[in-house]
Amino acid sequence: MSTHLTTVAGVPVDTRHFIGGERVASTETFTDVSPIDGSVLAEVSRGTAMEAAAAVAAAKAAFPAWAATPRAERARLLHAIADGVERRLEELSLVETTDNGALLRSHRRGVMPRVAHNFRFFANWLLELDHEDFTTRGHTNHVTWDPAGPCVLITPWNAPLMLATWKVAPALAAGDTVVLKPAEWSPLTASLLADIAAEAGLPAGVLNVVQGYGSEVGDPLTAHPDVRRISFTGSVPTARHIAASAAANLTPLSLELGGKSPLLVFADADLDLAAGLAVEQYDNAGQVCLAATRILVEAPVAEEFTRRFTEKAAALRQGDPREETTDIGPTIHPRQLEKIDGFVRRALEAGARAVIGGHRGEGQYYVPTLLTDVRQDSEIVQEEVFGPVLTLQTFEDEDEAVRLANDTRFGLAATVATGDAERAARVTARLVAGTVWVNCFFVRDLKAPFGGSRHSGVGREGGTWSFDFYCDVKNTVTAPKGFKDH
Ligand code: TXE
Repeated sequence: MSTHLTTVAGVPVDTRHFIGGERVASTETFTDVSPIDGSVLAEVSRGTAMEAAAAVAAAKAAFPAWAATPRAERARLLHAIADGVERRLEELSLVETTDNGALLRSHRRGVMPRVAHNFRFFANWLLELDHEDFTTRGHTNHVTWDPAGPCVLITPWNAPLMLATWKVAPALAAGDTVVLKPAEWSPLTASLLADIAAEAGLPAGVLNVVQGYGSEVGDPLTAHPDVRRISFTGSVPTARHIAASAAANLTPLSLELGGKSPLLVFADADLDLAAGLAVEQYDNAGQVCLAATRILVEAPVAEEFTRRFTEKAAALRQGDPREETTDIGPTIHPRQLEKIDGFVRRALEAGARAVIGGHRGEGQYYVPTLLTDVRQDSEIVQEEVFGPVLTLQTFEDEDEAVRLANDTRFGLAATVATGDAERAARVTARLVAGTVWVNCFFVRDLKAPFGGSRHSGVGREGGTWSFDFYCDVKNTVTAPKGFKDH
């Protein structure tokens, strides 16, 4: 067996890059470790500027033919990739759980079906996407969505394949070619995706995958003059760095960043539903950009809400994410655990009180935590923790609720729990957020725009917004006269 093959949860995974339809090894590797038990899973090719350049060259070479491929054929290939994902759903689920520690049952029932759906949705959308025509003083305006070129897609570790394919699928549908760089803490399922795409018959060079660290292989990708789009999901500091790097070539960017989203609970809300929504924020050990980590409760119901919340939180089972009964798995990495712990320790030192949790669990686990007695301007209220840590504050009226909700530098999402439809309309209109949920959470349709305001991001993806981003939109204006009759 090749030394570049590793077996994870019984599934063989190639740890090399995938460039121009070939597996390519770097001389150096980095070690990929499972968050479940700290075991070494793989030595993965550690990309450099050389592999970055080779991958962009492969994407550039493949672009003209792929862009010219009829839409029906591109759509057929995307459906074939979705078929492959569905065929290998169990393997993908097992590998991703082992690699990033998120729940196996969520991968099986939610995440991986959604990965397949990403391809099907954008394949179908592509077939429906039409040109738009209108006239101006007898002249025809003909608006088309043209393929843009090679795209660099950089993705994080918290939902590796879902977030990767949410970018890969529309880019490929649009007629663009792709260089995907997955996060170094969870690199494995992107490699399986490369296998699936090749098996589906995607032409060489249309989808390339490079592995490695952002500073080593990411930088040369985002600074490359042949790249026509960069889509990134990750942290704000890295986004700033990428934006500066892309500025040299004025490469258009889509940035999906973090959040510090509020959950507003009004006294007229169904408190049981609201407490359930709050407990949901511990999903994926809180490592979710959309998580509503700031609970804002109307003062008169704060005590009752907290009682119901605590009851529900006590029923959560933390443990091995492969077990069907587990609700919360480990944090992704010792560094992330340290980071979470640091945030909570500083908050407690500053006078916060832990209603539940407030400390580490065994190994790489962090105990679900709710902190109260926190100041609005404190670090724990203002900064993204990216762990199972929520804060609880109270408000007196609607104005104060909205003021607190909007008072961070983020604007990714917000959730409102209220029994009053008019209040819901008033409050949602005033919230600064890319997505607002009312009496629900995490309901997402691929047709809907997704993205954040302020430091939560730049641009929107999803449905037609994805095509606007991944295409060069062109308007061709034709005069009414001037053509010879044939
Ligand atoms: O993110 P990074 P990290 C937040 C969350 C978390 C924090 C740090 O608060 O605690 O960010 O996580 C690649 N050029 N989110 O350090 O660095 C990197 O290799 C090109 C929120 O993991 O942003 C990886 O593939 N690429 C978030 C990706 O960027 C570079 C999800 C994300 O890593 C690069 C993840 C460079 N110079 C973290 N440097 C969300 N919005 O969901 C790094 N990368």
